[in-house]
Amino acid sequence: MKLYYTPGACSQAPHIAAHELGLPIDVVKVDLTKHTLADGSDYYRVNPKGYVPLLVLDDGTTLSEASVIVQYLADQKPGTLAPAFGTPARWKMMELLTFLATEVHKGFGPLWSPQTPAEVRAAVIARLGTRFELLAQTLAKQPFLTGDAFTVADAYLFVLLNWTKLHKVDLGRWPALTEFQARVAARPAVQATLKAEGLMK
Ligand SMILES: N[C@@H](CCC(=O)N[C@@H](CS)C(=O)NCC(=O)O)C(=O)O
Repeated sequence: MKLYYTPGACSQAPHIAAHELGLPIDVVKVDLTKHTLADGSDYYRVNPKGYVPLLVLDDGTTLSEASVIVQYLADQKPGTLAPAFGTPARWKMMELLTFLATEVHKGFGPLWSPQTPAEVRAAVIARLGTRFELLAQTLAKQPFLTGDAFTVADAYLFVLLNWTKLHKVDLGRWPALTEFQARVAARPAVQATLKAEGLMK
Protein backbone atom coordinates (compact mmCIF):
# COMPACT_ATOMS: atom_id res chain seq x y z
CA MET A 1 0.00 0.00 0.00
CA LYS A 2 1.13 3.51 -0.76
CA LEU A 3 -0.13 6.65 0.99
CA TYR A 4 0.33 10.02 -0.66
CA TYR A 5 0.57 12.65 2.04
CA THR A 6 1.63 16.18 2.90
CA PRO A 7 3.04 16.90 6.36
CA GLY A 8 0.33 18.17 8.73
CA ALA A 9 -2.45 17.88 6.13
CA CYS A 10 -5.58 15.77 6.54
CA SER A 11 -3.54 12.87 5.15
CA GLN A 12 -2.03 12.69 8.62
CA ALA A 13 -5.20 10.94 9.85
CA PRO A 14 -4.65 7.81 7.72
CA HIS A 15 -0.92 8.08 8.41
CA ILE A 16 -1.65 7.92 12.15
CA ALA A 17 -4.07 5.02 11.57
CA ALA A 18 -1.38 3.07 9.68
CA HIS A 19 1.08 3.60 12.55
CA GLU A 20 -1.53 2.68 15.18
CA LEU A 21 -2.34 -0.52 13.30
CA GLY A 22 1.28 -1.38 12.50
CA LEU A 23 0.42 -1.72 8.82
CA PRO A 24 3.27 -1.92 6.32
CA ILE A 25 2.75 1.15 4.20
CA ASP A 26 4.93 3.19 1.84
CA VAL A 27 4.49 6.93 2.10
CA VAL A 28 5.02 9.41 -0.71
CA LYS A 29 5.29 13.13 0.03
CA VAL A 30 3.33 15.57 -2.09
CA ASP A 31 4.24 19.24 -2.39
CA LEU A 32 0.79 20.82 -2.41
CA THR A 33 2.12 24.26 -3.26
CA LYS A 34 3.11 22.92 -6.69
CA HIS A 35 1.15 19.64 -6.80
CA THR A 36 4.35 17.76 -7.46
CA LEU A 37 6.23 14.79 -6.04
CA ALA A 38 9.87 14.84 -4.88
CA ASP A 39 11.11 14.03 -8.40
CA GLY A 40 9.19 17.03 -9.78
CA SER A 41 6.52 14.92 -11.46
CA ASP A 42 2.92 16.08 -11.63
CA TYR A 43 0.75 14.82 -8.76
CA TYR A 44 -2.40 15.32 -10.88
CA ARG A 45 -1.19 12.36 -12.96
CA VAL A 46 -1.38 10.20 -9.83
CA ASN A 47 -4.58 11.73 -8.46
CA PRO A 48 -6.66 13.85 -10.86
CA LYS A 49 -8.34 15.39 -7.80
CA GLY A 50 -4.97 16.92 -6.93
CA TYR A 51 -5.42 16.56 -3.20
CA VAL A 52 -4.13 14.31 -0.45
CA PRO A 53 -4.70 11.76 0.96
CA LEU A 54 -4.61 9.10 -1.70
CA LEU A 55 -4.16 5.44 -0.90
CA VAL A 56 -3.01 3.08 -3.64
CA LEU A 57 -3.62 -0.56 -2.87
CA ASP A 58 -1.24 -3.32 -3.95
CA ASP A 59 -3.56 -4.24 -6.84
CA GLY A 60 -3.48 -0.63 -8.09
CA THR A 61 -6.93 0.34 -6.78
CA THR A 62 -6.94 3.97 -5.67
CA LEU A 63 -8.91 5.26 -2.71
CA SER A 64 -9.35 8.94 -2.01
CA GLU A 65 -11.32 10.85 0.65
CA ALA A 66 -9.78 10.78 4.12
CA SER A 67 -12.94 9.53 5.83
CA VAL A 68 -13.02 6.46 3.56
CA ILE A 69 -9.28 5.77 3.61
CA VAL A 70 -9.18 5.67 7.43
CA GLN A 71 -12.02 3.15 7.42
CA TYR A 72 -10.27 0.99 4.82
CA LEU A 73 -7.14 0.96 7.00
CA ALA A 74 -9.12 0.23 10.18
CA ASP A 75 -10.84 -2.68 8.46
CA GLN A 76 -7.48 -4.34 7.80
CA LYS A 77 -7.53 -5.17 11.52
CA PRO A 78 -11.24 -5.36 12.40
CA GLY A 79 -12.31 -4.27 15.84
CA THR A 80 -9.24 -2.14 16.52
CA LEU A 81 -9.73 1.43 15.26
CA ALA A 82 -13.38 1.24 14.10
CA PRO A 83 -16.44 -0.79 15.07
CA ALA A 84 -17.27 -3.78 12.87
CA PHE A 85 -18.84 -3.07 9.49
CA GLY A 86 -22.65 -3.37 9.45
CA THR A 87 -23.12 -2.66 13.15
CA PRO A 88 -25.01 0.39 14.49
CA ALA A 89 -21.78 1.56 16.08
CA ARG A 90 -20.19 1.63 12.64
CA TRP A 91 -22.97 3.82 11.26
CA LYS A 92 -22.37 6.19 14.17
CA MET A 93 -18.67 6.19 13.27
CA MET A 94 -19.53 7.07 9.66
CA GLU A 95 -21.81 9.84 10.92
CA LEU A 96 -18.92 11.18 12.98
CA LEU A 97 -16.39 10.94 10.14
CA THR A 98 -18.75 12.73 7.76
CA PHE A 99 -19.33 15.44 10.36
CA LEU A 100 -15.56 15.88 10.72
CA ALA A 101 -15.04 15.93 6.94
CA THR A 102 -17.85 18.26 5.96
CA GLU A 103 -18.45 20.46 8.99
CA VAL A 104 -15.00 20.73 10.56
CA HIS A 105 -12.40 19.92 7.88
CA LYS A 106 -14.16 21.87 5.12
CA GLY A 107 -15.28 24.43 7.69
CA PHE A 108 -11.66 25.66 7.80
CA GLY A 109 -11.73 26.27 4.02
CA PRO A 110 -11.70 30.10 3.78
CA LEU A 111 -9.06 30.38 6.52
CA TRP A 112 -6.41 28.96 4.17
CA SER A 113 -6.73 31.89 1.78
CA PRO A 114 -4.82 35.12 2.53
CA GLN A 115 -7.49 36.88 0.43
CA THR A 116 -10.25 36.10 2.95
CA PRO A 117 -11.45 39.38 4.54
CA ALA A 118 -11.24 39.71 8.32
CA GLU A 119 -15.04 39.72 8.80
CA VAL A 120 -15.45 36.52 6.77
CA ARG A 121 -12.62 34.95 8.74
CA ALA A 122 -14.40 35.88 12.01
CA ALA A 123 -17.68 34.37 10.75
CA VAL A 124 -15.90 31.18 9.68
CA ILE A 125 -14.25 30.85 13.09
CA ALA A 126 -17.59 31.45 14.85
CA ARG A 127 -19.23 28.73 12.76
CA LEU A 128 -16.38 26.33 13.44
CA GLY A 129 -16.84 27.16 17.12
CA THR A 130 -20.38 25.78 17.08
CA ARG A 131 -18.95 22.48 15.81
CA PHE A 132 -16.13 22.56 18.38
CA GLU A 133 -18.75 23.08 21.09
CA LEU A 134 -20.53 19.85 20.14
CA LEU A 135 -17.29 17.91 20.02
CA ALA A 136 -16.20 19.39 23.37
CA GLN A 137 -19.48 18.33 24.98
CA THR A 138 -18.75 14.75 23.94
CA LEU A 139 -15.11 14.88 25.01
CA ALA A 140 -15.98 16.35 28.40
CA LYS A 141 -17.71 13.04 29.17
CA GLN A 142 -15.24 10.55 27.72
CA PRO A 143 -11.59 10.43 26.61
CA PHE A 144 -12.31 9.75 22.93
CA LEU A 145 -15.09 10.59 20.49
CA THR A 146 -16.81 7.21 20.69
CA GLY A 147 -15.97 6.35 24.30
CA ASP A 148 -12.92 4.88 26.01
CA ALA A 149 -11.18 3.60 22.91
CA PHE A 150 -9.14 5.59 20.38
CA THR A 151 -10.54 5.30 16.84
CA VAL A 152 -9.81 6.70 13.39
CA ALA A 153 -12.28 9.52 14.15
CA ASP A 154 -9.97 10.66 16.95
CA ALA A 155 -7.01 10.60 14.59
CA TYR A 156 -8.94 12.81 12.16
CA LEU A 157 -10.09 15.27 14.83
CA PHE A 158 -6.54 15.50 16.22
CA VAL A 159 -5.23 16.63 12.83
CA LEU A 160 -8.03 19.15 12.32
CA LEU A 161 -7.60 20.67 15.77
CA ASN A 162 -3.89 21.14 15.09
CA TRP A 163 -4.85 23.51 12.29
CA THR A 164 -6.29 25.92 14.88
CA LYS A 165 -2.70 26.82 15.79
CA LEU A 166 -1.89 27.72 12.18
CA HIS A 167 -4.96 29.94 11.93
CA LYS A 168 -4.72 31.40 15.44
CA VAL A 169 -8.10 30.00 16.45
CA ASP A 170 -8.25 30.08 20.24
CA LEU A 171 -9.40 26.77 21.76
CA GLY A 172 -9.27 28.20 25.29
CA ARG A 173 -13.07 28.01 25.63
CA TRP A 174 -12.92 24.25 25.21
CA PRO A 175 -10.51 22.65 27.68
CA ALA A 176 -11.97 19.26 26.71
CA LEU A 177 -10.51 19.80 23.24
CA THR A 178 -7.06 20.90 24.38
CA GLU A 179 -6.94 17.99 26.83
CA PHE A 180 -7.96 15.65 24.02
CA GLN A 181 -5.14 17.08 21.87
CA ALA A 182 -2.58 16.38 24.58
CA ARG A 183 -3.98 12.88 25.14
CA VAL A 184 -3.75 11.97 21.47
CA ALA A 185 -0.36 13.67 20.97
CA ALA A 186 1.10 11.47 23.71
CA ARG A 187 0.26 8.24 21.86
CA PRO A 188 3.44 6.52 20.59
CA ALA A 189 1.91 5.97 17.13
CA VAL A 190 1.03 9.66 16.87
CA GLN A 191 4.55 10.66 17.89
CA ALA A 192 5.95 8.23 15.33
CA THR A 193 3.72 9.76 12.64
CA LEU A 194 4.74 13.33 13.50
CA LYS A 195 8.39 12.24 13.32
CA ALA A 196 7.82 10.46 10.01
CA GLU A 197 6.26 13.64 8.60
CA GLY A 198 9.22 15.70 9.82
CA LEU A 199 7.05 17.70 12.23
CA MET A 200 8.82 16.52 15.39
CA LYS A 201 12.40 15.51 16.25
N1 LIG B 1 -12.52 15.72 0.11
C1 LIG B 1 -11.14 15.44 0.44
C2 LIG B 1 -10.43 16.76 0.72
C3 LIG B 1 -8.96 16.57 0.99
C4 LIG B 1 -8.26 17.89 1.20
O1 LIG B 1 -8.87 18.92 1.49
N2 LIG B 1 -6.94 17.84 1.11
C5 LIG B 1 -6.15 19.04 1.21
C6 LIG B 1 -5.11 18.92 2.33
S1 LIG B 1 -5.88 18.71 3.91
C7 LIG B 1 -5.39 19.23 -0.10
O2 LIG B 1 -4.74 18.32 -0.56
N3 LIG B 1 -5.51 20.44 -0.69
C8 LIG B 1 -4.82 20.76 -1.90
C9 LIG B 1 -5.71 20.84 -3.10
O3 LIG B 1 -6.94 20.70 -2.95
O4 LIG B 1 -5.19 21.03 -4.17
C10 LIG B 1 -11.06 14.50 1.65
O5 LIG B 1 -11.96 14.52 2.47
O6 LIG B 1 -10.07 13.75 1.72
